[in-house]
Amino acid sequence: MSGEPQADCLFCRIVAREIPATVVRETETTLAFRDINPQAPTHVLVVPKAHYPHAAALADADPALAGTLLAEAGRVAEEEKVAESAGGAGYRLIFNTGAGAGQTVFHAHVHVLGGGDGLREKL
Ligand code: IU
Repeated sequence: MSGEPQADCLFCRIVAREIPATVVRETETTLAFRDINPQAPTHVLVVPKAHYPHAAALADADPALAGTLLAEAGRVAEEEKVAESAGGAGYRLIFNTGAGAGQTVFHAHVHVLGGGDGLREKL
């Protein structure tokens, strides 16, 4: 669980800019980009640049980076104006963990969902 990039990982390749994505925020250790198949008016994914298969593995290996990921998700929500403090109605953070729960990309990521009606019904 070293966090080393994986050649066959889609999000490692987005982080490496080998695959295009619409980036909305970047730090030294994280990247935020728009989901290619949005489920809400605002649907952004925030990923650590280091590779971990899911959020719990990330938090176990590097708790500080997991905290940074959450803080970045909040900053995305502010910038996208879905956070209450930015005049929005609030937002949801989702970590699908395991194929049976709908995880399809096995690189830790948090979904930031906001801006629509009926968001509660999406999970
Ligand atoms: P999941 O939690 O593993 O199911 O989320 C993976 C997300 O990655 C999913 O919402 C896809 O639409 C999204 N995605 C993307 O944004 N860009 C891509 O090139 C691919 C998937 I493939």
